[in-house]
Amino acid sequence: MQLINLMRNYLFLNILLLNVGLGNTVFANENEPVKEAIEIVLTGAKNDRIDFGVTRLTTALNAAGYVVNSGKSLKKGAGKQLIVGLLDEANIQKILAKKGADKPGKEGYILNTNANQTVIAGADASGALYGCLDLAERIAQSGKLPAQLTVKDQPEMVMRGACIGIQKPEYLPGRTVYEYPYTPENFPWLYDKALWINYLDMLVDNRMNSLYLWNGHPFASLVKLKDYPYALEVDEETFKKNEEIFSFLTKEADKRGIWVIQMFYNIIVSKPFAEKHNIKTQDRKRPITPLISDYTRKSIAAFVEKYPNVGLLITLGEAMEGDDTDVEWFTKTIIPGVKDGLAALKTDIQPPIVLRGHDTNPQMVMKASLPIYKSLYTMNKYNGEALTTYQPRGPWAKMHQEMSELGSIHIENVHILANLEPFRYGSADFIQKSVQAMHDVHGANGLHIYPEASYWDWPYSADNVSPRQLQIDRDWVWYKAWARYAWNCRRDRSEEVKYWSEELDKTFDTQNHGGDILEAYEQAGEITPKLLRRFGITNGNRQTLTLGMTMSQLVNPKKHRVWPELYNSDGPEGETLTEYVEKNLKGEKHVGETPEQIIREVVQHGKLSVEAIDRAQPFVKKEKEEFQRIRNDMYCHRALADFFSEKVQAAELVLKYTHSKNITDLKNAVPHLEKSVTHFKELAKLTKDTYLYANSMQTAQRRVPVGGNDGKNKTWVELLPFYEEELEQFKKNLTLLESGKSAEELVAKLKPVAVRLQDKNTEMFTLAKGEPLFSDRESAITGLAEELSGLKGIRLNAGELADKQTSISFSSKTPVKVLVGYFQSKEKPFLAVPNLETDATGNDFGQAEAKITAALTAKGLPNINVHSYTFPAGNNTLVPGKGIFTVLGFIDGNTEMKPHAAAMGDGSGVRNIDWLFE
Ligand code: ADA
Repeated sequence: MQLINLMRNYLFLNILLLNVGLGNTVFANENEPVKEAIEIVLTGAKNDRIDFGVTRLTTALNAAGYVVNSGKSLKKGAGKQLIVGLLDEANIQKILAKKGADKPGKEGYILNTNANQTVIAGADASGALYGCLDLAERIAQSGKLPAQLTVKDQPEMVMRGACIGIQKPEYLPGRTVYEYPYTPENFPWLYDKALWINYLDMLVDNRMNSLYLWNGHPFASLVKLKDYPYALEVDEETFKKNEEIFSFLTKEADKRGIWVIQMFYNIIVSKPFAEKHNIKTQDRKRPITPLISDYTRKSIAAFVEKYPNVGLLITLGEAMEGDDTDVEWFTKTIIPGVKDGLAALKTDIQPPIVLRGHDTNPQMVMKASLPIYKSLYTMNKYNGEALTTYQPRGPWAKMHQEMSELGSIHIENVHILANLEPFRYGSADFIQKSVQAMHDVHGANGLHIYPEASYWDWPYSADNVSPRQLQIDRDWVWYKAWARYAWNCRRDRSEEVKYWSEELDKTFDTQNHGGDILEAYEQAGEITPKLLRRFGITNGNRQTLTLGMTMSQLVNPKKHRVWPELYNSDGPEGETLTEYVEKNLKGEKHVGETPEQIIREVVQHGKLSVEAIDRAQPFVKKEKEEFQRIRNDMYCHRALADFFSEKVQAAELVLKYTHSKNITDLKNAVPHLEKSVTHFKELAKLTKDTYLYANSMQTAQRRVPVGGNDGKNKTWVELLPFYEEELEQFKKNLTLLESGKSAEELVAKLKPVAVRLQDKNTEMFTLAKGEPLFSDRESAITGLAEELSGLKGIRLNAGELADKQTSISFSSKTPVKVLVGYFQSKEKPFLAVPNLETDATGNDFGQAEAKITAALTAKGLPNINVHSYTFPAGNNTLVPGKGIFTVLGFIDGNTEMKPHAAAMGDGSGVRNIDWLFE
């Protein structure tokens, strides 16, 4: 990788020389024999992209020993000439017409040789640039200018891009999710021009044409507003630096045919703006107000006016609620803001706006917006926030299809790879098939990829090396593979195996063992996708798969809130562990992928991956340290697969016991659980000194396998005690069961604490059977978990809850937990449980998971789960959202509530079996 950097620096120097006018003639490298003189003739008007391509070409020719001159006229029969231009130029057409070459599409090119002349003709400037790069690569590979060329090529996907998060693993003090001003303190790397050049060169080498920068509210770091001067959230010096770096970046990107796109979340306002107006920077529950609309519209207008070549990527979800609100905001604030900017520039050329499907109804928003703005694109997550399948289906695929059918270009977002991080990923096969599925199943024609791992920690990888390893160096296969198949996903597989084997061989100098490294990557590349899609709780970054899963999550996934798309869309048809065990017991036929099949397969993948990497090991001559890191990753994958295999077998026996009530089933689970701990120990050993963390999002938003509050529980060493404890508890509870003493966990009764409610008319009641939950309808409690009885709830008006946002203000002397009952129904008018998959603030009060499932039943109403909202002492307001919920009580804020099931109304009358592990 060092060599690549050296080459890049050399190229950078070359570009600089050309820019200052010293580069017209580049002389051959002294150490190489001068083979021949060659002239490059540019036929068209000056163009930065073409100049960039020619620089690359010149460097390659020069390295091969040619003396390169810039020629002025086309002279057939004289010395060798390279003619670079656009296909629609008369000169170029004249030369090519004779050969009857048909025209490639957007960003395409032709390379054609006739006698001494080789033509590089682009369908547009990017095409000419790509033609130059193609030829430069051929020269580098063969050491000379090919004698005969007839090439026509063009990209398949229209948009091919990558993103960088201008975000951090943790929140900044006093701020919340996504709020990161652009400053040198927050992001030293943002101002590192050499790093940008490396990155942009990597993108153009991979023929990527778009770069997305993700941030909550970038405007207050990049533009000043006449009407809201106080909104700026960086100091004057930083503001200048930001202007400078943004201009540099957009200019350098443009030269390489790359379009910079600024992403932002809605509705977020800057901190000083929020403080001045005494509002929150973001608040999902607040309505659109004229003030925040005007501020945002002016921010966007100023941005468009200042950076007309920068596109915008819009997230309507997260800090905004309701499809109608999204439509209103997009059509009445964002689009008018862009139009204001264009009016100030006196242009009607509309810059493209990309609309994300995340947490909104993009079909509805697009229908309302297309009549008023033409240049719209759409984007949606490919497999959620993970990579799980190349066989997408179900409702998620349907959403993609509908977005593709809108007639605009639809872009696939390979979002945070929550199941892959932090290990390296290099399965060219999986990636190629995924891109095929994007076209064939989703109907998409664009790609946007996240970093392979460590998104929140850009530019570094999670590897524990000093100095820190850069993601672009480490994950070169990731970028290259996605880009290669975005260009053309129909490449022949056997040729691809050859291609990647050679690439890996070149990188590690393995005497033709590159194929073994590829094999290792492709075997390992199946493990985490298969595990997540068959056993996971969610494809969101709420879960870090490589940290394992608890027994409770395997035997009682519902309690941890399974994200439905993971099972109905993001994998081939198959069975969950619970379904599988039930079918076995009933003697029913299995359908699709089964848990038993998956654990067998992943164990085999792990074994084959390690065997393959070990085959290559003795031959590695280059990049030895990096090779060892890859090798270690393969061992980690194997340990992870073995851990899951044993744990799933233990879980299967425990689930079997719930039906058989035969204690032998539980006893048989013990050795499996013991072995799973042993494999996890191995994983902890393999990662202890090699990785800084497993997941880069180190906040309380991470819930599975255990909460990531305060940056904790992010390494395997930290997780091991949880799994050891789980085993101990299981053994202890098993002894208890065997002695016939208790089959159930004792749950302590919750004690009410006093709070003062602001609204004096609020009606309180003591939780007991027969008490109605609501004041306006029949809703008598019919079943109540023991631990809840005696608490003081609030009797609300269900009709009002359904119609409008309800807030309950109260004060208390000590911290309190408010117990909120959520009805188990996805239908309106019931309030939906906060989803971290679509609302990153969904755990701000610790309310994400149910603390007691099936806690209460009431006449004529769905079953109730209890969640808790924790508040500090003092004045507070509870705003769960619009929809029916119930407040079941106030308890001491320091009470530890172990999540558990009360099994009210589910017919079984027993607590879920996962009590055995707690
Ligand atoms: C979820 C996720 C966030 C972010 C977001 C998005 O809320 O937890 O980290 O990725 O989705 O923008 O898609």
